[in-house]
Amino acid sequence: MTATLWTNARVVTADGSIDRAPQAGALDVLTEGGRILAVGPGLAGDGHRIVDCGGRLLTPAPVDCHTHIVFGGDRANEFEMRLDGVPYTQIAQAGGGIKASMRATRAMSVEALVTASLPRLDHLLAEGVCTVEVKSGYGLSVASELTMLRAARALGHARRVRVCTTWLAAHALPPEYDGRPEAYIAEVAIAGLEAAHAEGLVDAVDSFCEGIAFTPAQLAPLYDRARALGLPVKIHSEQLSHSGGTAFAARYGALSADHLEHATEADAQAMAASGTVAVLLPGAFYALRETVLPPVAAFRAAGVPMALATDCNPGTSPLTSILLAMNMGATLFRLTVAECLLGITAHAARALGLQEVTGRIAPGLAADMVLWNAETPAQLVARIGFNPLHARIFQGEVVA
Ligand code: DI6
Ligand code: FE
Repeated sequence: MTATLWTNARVVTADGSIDRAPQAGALDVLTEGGRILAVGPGLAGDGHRIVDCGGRLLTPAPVDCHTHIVFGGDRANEFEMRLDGVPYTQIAQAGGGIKASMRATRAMSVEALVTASLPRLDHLLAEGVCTVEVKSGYGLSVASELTMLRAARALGHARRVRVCTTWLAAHALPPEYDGRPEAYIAEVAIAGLEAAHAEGLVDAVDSFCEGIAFTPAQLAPLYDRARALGLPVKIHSEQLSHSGGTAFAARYGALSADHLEHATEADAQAMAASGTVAVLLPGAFYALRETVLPPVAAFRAAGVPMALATDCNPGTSPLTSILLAMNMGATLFRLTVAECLLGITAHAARALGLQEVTGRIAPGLAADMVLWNAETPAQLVARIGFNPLHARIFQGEVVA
């Protein structure tokens, strides 16, 4: 096997502090067989294939660690309703929101869901994403939740990308379980999890802990079962109100707690103690015109790693740009450029439990990298709606 030397790049490893102005050629990257062999100055050796990166910025490939890209239908009508002043919670309570997507998704086969989702995936890949998390959560029946995750796995075969699947049956209560959340958790969320896990469809378990969704007490049996199955957990928590999901999930050693606008300092400390990543989702904050900011200073002070993701979904974050997620993280949440870049690379990988697989340019990791027509990290974060991608490198191969 021939090793490849990526030379004359401005390398940002995301394996420590992030240089504001990386120097061209200061570091080389040597890859072989889809992996990074070495990073350092002067790695040129006999027999290497040499790629001159032309002084471009080379970063770890973005990891979109929170998406709902598999779904049926469209909810632009709800966007118009919100413009007319109807709040999201009211739309959701009137049978719109997640339930509207449920009706459309239940009507679709694996193949139809793949066809509907590929354009969204392709938008992410066009900005260099090499790893994408995909949640279920619009089927809300055992059969339809399984169909969603089969579609998610199929996306990983249709494109050169790593797909991580997340079981999110506890996303909303479908009408047939009205008033019976405990029965839904037992008969759909838990029974379906066992079936999905047996089929190899589940990399992690998630839930929506919110006034309009589930309480920690209702979710506890699901998280107990996930633990018994050896599956890592995550949570959507403190998005619209403080519901206690973050501290609850931290007790299960959650990989991540996501949204967190209403999280407290105590939540940040609980996350620090459990090693839980804070996944910030500025697309949802923006689309819902939220005004309460996530407690970024508390996360910094407690040493909680922060990730950024698109939360791509048909309602509250119809965002298919990881670069715009970074720009919004900076503009709306006042993250630094370094925090934004770590947020879509090293910390995003950690939010998926993949820190030893991808998200950094370091020996032993997958050679998932992006060459950008840019010289500094700030140039990736500052622009809005511009795509400076030069080459997406998945497992050592230029794939776009
Ligand atoms: N939080 C969100 O922002 C989305 N899901 C969630 O748990 C909303 C999903 C939707 O409205 O379709
Ligand atoms: Fe979400």
